[in-house]
Amino acid sequence: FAVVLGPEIETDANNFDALNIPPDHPAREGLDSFYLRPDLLLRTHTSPMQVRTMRANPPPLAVIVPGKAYRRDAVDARHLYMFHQVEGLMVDRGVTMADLKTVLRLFARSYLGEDVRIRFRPSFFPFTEPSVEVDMLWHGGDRWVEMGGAGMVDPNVFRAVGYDPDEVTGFAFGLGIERLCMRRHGIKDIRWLT
Ligand code: 2NM
Repeated sequence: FAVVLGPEIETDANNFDALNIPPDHPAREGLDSFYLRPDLLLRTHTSPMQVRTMRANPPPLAVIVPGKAYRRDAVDARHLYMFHQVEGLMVDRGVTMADLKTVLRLFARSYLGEDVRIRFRPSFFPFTEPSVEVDMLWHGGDRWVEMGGAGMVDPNVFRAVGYDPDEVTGFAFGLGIERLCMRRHGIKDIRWLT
């Protein structure tokens, strides 16, 4: 995977439209996102950088995008209005859910230990179909813990960036860095990280 970085100020076209997020989605409201202009906002996830990367490069492609994201959440033990994500994207002919699970398992093993277990639960995101929540269970833990979301890139996302969904498939995932760090180190309040 190549590591790519991108702007924190994004267009609503890159942050929402290209990602198949419908016009009436709550994240589009000024109440949930930080708008600078009607068409410009602080990115609510790092996914617009996957959109930029796909538009600028033909497939195949494998990228990791770490960076800051912004949401108008009330600050408490689990929420900040600025947080960090690491998202991943792999696109090629014949990429499957099995490739997704292998890559996430390899990450989980290196971050949480060799004996980590991983499982998928069905979920929904506008930009992936099917979509899953990713749970992990590691040594010393007594329960499955949700570590992020993932799925197969929705054909509408491929169309928006000029890829042919009949030619390629892809997986994508998103992990919250503060959340990962809190769970690995037993940190109870996200504000202790600031
Ligand atoms: C997530 C969960 C599932 C995602 C999708 C894409 C793109 F651009 F390829 F469509 N990037 N990241 C994605 C998919 C992010 O975060 C919870």
